[in-house]
Amino acid sequence: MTTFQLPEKFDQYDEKRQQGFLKVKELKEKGQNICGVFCTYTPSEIIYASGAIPFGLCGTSDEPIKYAEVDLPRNLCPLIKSSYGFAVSDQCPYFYFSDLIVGETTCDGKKKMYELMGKMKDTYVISLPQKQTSKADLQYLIAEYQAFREYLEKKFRTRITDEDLRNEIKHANDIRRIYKAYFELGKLIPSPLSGYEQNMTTEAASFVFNRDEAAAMIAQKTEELKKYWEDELQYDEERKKRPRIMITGCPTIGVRKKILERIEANGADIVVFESCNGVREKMELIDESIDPIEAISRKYLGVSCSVMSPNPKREQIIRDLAREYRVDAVVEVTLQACHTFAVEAKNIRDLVQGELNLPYLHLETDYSTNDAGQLDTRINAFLEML
Ligand code: BJ8
Repeated sequence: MTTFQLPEKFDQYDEKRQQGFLKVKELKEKGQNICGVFCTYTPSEIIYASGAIPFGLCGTSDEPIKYAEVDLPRNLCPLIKSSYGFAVSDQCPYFYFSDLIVGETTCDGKKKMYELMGKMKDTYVISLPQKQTSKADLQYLIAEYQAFREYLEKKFRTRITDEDLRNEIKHANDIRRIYKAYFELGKLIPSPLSGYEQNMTTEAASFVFNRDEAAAMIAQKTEELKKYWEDELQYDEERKKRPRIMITGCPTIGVRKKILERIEANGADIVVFESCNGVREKMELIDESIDPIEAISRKYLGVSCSVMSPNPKREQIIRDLAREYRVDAVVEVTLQACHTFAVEAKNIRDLVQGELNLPYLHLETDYSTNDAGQLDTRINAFLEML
């Protein structure tokens, strides 16, 4: 059995972090390959088909940013700085024990971060097309995902057959359905699913090694909340008066406390996320009847992130979600220095205030607590207006 070393600073870590390192170390010592991933465009089906497990490495804490700022500019997106800070300071067990880091050419900051990560770890970057509309875009992504498949075969000395990919597609679709049902609790009036809780639960599930166990946990929560709504909540007239909010924009795990919690504490319900934290990725399944690499490419080419230009599908999704979840207002969250989401916010504001005729609030923030009071005041004023 190969044994793995713990980081030099292991003794200085708190108990929770030490436990995390020991758990991943144990997994490695059982021979499990691990890929660290950062983005929804990373096709987890291909990684699972290689026998490896993908773990999300997006940094969500302010704590390691000081380590990142030694190498990176200060006016960079906090998600990038936090991710890099965890990596460079050996504080993240998943990065530390990853056999491979898988990046993709989304925003400029992340692309350049992968170059630096490549000096610490084996790193593979999937190149994405810049738009999603033409046949050439699809062909481009098919070639990229095929190259990634071949890379994984060499890296992990395995063979990924079409049959393996088909099985993984089916498995991933089954899990998508479970998460979708959980997110769709937000359609109920009043919603039994707090946006803050939803964000916490899905984050916790992403760190459960066995994805079926994680999905079972989500399915059980869905059942419990559905029952709570049927037995009790549906009759609560006061709760029905709370405004129903859609969150759109950048990933929100790192700003959960100062934005999501404050929205709900100030009297509104977050019923849906139009972002990589919510139902969006679960809405479209992967076609199980066509060539598997083409099916995977078609699916991920449809992810409507602001790194695509133009990105009209995001507007259509916001229209649909606003109707299906009976939304009363939209709050857009952009992380500081995220240019693609910040610029696209103009289109979203025009859509929400114009065509949808709904109130819109745009909050730009980072992972620090410096602006927490100011954000709370703005959130409060916005909700009072509703
Ligand atoms: S598919 S949202 S996970 S890129 S917030 S690091 S874009 S500067 S996280 Fe994302 Fe994939 Fe898109 Fe989803 Fe850059 Fe913006 Fe920071 Fe971002």
